Amino acid sequence: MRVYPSVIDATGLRFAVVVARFNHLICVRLLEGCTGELVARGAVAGDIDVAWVPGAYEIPLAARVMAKSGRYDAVVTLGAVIRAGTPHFDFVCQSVTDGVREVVRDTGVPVAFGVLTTNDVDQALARAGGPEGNKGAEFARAAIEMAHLCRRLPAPPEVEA
Ligand code: INI
Repeated sequence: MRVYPSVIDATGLRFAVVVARFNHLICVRLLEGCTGELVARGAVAGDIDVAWVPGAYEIPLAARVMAKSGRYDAVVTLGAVIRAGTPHFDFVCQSVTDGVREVVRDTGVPVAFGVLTTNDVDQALARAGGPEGNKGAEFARAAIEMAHLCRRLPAPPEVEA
């Protein structure tokens, strides 16, 4: 039996972080938590590229471009979608969730899903450096772990032309 251990060491790894400006106060805290954790786990600041996008809806496109560049071992997406009592919340949530999943499927690059979806601002703040911790750090750890795992897992067999 072969067991691939969980390794959360970012030494030598390169990361793209895509972060939404919408709900800026929350997203900037998630970003601090994320980049702080990447560096604390051994990443070099120069190996972390951050791309701001207008809102969560725009995250998948930027994540796709960065994942396809071949420059990154993993991508972290960060955003906050807060329910405001209109169907807009559901459309943005669905769109960003589907979009990020498709980037992973189409590129094979690990993409951490770091978009908070909450009922109100207080729930979001609680998860962005408040009583619930900083989820940005948690998303960073997921990205590091998956980058390591994907490097170790067997590559698909070469197909002859
Ligand atoms: N974008 C967010 O990141 N969070 C939200 O809560 C939000 N709400 O509620 O509307 C939101 N909307 C903007 C959207 O992501 C796009 O930027 C916009 O529709 C332009 O394409």
